[in-house]
Amino acid sequence: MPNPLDPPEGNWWDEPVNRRESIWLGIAGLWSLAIFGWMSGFTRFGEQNPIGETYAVDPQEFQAAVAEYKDAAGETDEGYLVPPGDSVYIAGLRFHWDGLPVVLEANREYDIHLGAYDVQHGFSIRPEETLSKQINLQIFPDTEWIVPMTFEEPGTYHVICNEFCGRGHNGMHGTLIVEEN
Ligand SMILES: [Cu+2]
Repeated sequence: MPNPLDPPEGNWWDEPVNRRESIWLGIAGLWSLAIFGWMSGFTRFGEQNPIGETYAVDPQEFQAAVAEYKDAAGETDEGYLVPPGDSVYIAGLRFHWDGLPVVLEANREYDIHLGAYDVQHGFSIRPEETLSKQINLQIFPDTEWIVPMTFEEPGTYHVICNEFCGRGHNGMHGTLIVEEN
């Protein structure tokens, strides 16, 4: 048996590349160019991209805006907020959600103003009946993100933090109730 450490016979490096191998290298090269190009297309086409508008905001100013919103909001017997108009403010902080719980109307478009007071958090909404279904957005202390949202199905929606933000992260839970108008 030949020793695998011995060099192979002859000028093995001068052998021409097999035609099939050249074809597959060509296909792989073209495909990698195509998916490289799609990275740019991904931000321009399709509905997978985040929507809404973002604004640079001082976290303290955002906190003041949330406080103002909460003052103007109504309250149910259970202490849930009822937004005064179409704007809803929700802010993440270690370790809870300011502006939750809130009661919204089904099939009404709201502008959800998202932000954070301290560190980056993950804003994840999941319907109670289908917890695997979710929307997940990243929120930052210096950015106010206004996302238009319409909830078609009445029910309970859970809001959790999906970005590890510290020792109390796993307890960051809020509730969003959607009621039939
Ligand atoms: Cu967290």
